[in-house]
Amino acid sequence: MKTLCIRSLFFASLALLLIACAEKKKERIAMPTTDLSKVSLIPKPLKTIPTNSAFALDQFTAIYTSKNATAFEEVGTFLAEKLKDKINLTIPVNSEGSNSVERVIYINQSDSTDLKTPEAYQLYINQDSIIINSNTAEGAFRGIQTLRQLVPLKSNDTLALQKIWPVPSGKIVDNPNFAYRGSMLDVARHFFSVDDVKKYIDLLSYYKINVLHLHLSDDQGWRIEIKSWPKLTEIGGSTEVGGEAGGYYTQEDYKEIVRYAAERYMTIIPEIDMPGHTNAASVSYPFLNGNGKTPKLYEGMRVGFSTFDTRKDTVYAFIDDVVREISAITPGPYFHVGGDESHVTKKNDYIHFINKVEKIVQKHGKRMIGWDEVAIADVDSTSISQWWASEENAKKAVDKGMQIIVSPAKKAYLDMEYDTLSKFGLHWAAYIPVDTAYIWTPEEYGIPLENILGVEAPLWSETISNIDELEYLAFPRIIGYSELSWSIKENRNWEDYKVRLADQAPFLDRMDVKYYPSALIDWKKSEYTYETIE
Ligand code: NAG
Repeated sequence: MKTLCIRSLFFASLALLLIACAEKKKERIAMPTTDLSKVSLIPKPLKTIPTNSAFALDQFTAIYTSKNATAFEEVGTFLAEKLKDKINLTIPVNSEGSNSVERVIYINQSDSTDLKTPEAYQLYINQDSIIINSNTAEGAFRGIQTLRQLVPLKSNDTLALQKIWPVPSGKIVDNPNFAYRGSMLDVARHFFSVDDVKKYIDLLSYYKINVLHLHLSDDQGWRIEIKSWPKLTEIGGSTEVGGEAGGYYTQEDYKEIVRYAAERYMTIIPEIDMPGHTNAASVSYPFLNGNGKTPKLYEGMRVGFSTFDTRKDTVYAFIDDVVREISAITPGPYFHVGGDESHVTKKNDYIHFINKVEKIVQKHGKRMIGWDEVAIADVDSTSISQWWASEENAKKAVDKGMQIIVSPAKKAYLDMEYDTLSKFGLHWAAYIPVDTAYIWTPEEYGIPLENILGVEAPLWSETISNIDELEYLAFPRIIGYSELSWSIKENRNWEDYKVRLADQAPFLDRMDVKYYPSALIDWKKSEYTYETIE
């Protein structure tokens, strides 16, 4: 309460008035004893202080958001929609003059300096009010994900009869450990529809992941419409691994993905992989090819056999068009140029290429990201290296003052098999069971903390061709990566985490997520405690 800012006083007094009326009308509902610190929240908040009572969420609850702040109102509406989906309760947002309101959820823009980053939030749950404070709507959005996890799907019998959902009371102070918490989806090896991507985005945002990197081109497919080079999608988008029909996003489709992600405060990072991994582009426009031959569409799973011709001006004019068109519809600050596994590009040509492409990306107002190999070029300290394979390259990037996205294949590749029984995935880097995916820290590889931008878990799609298979590889491991990048090391513990993870099963089931039922997790045991307050 202390940190409420002036802006919210209007709402605070309105609410107090409403509560005062309520007191007169009704006896306080008898709430169960709760323990906020025992609720299975993922990612684990920075600080949780339980007060052992509960807020009675019911039809007399209303949401109010800071005045004159549309973005906060949208966050309020988002919360109302998600609660409607979860418990079928309609909660009005900023409704005026309703005298049936007894309890209030405020989503409040605060200027408290206790909130250290734009994503920081405080959540106060009292008997008659819930207050979410944040400096930004983005922070409020992270806060409502926590609140969603605190609303029980079912309550105990007596309360259920009265249609009351008790939200455990107390205070949560939260802030992300890393600003960049990402996943990558390879839509090039196999294409995934806009709806599939939206479903993935929605699930990721529930766990406070804020970046989705889309791998939009590779040897097997080109997946985004480029108006000045239409054959890229007409020819290059026509197939995929295994030879089925591929697909691509029109620029309108891509904008829709960007919009949907932005609504969830998630940044989309487009990747056009080059100079290697470019067979599909060269089939569409053979002048791009580095070996002078006209290649055929490729439907296999090999890597490292294609390259652009790095010495031709026309190739850079082509890249300029591609980067310009995609940058124009990408509000986020980044453009990923791939740069991995250019095994048939000579080293000097590779360096020359990355140097030139970095300038093109900068000219179009973006920061370049590349897989760790790009650090061998003369890249700028403002560019970012995504460390996946070579510790030596990661070190080079640090020496150049670059920031690093931590994605070690051995720990963070979602396309690695869980174990020998895995139905999908590869195991060239490792088998990654659910505990291995969780039990590590981004700092343990000698990259200085100040260089670590965050963590990203890439999902390559050679072995998966539909959303169910995508979910099998991504879930539940991605939930662990969310905690790894949001929660501080001191708050992460496998034994504690695995119980909280088991408690995600009802949510995942409700979302129809076909997660891998890892034997490491006692999913059954938690079946009944999940989302239920007794
Ligand atoms: C790597 C390739 C990628 C492939 C993946 C499969 C990177 C940066 N490059 O060989 O194209 O799909 O492994 O795990 O990961």
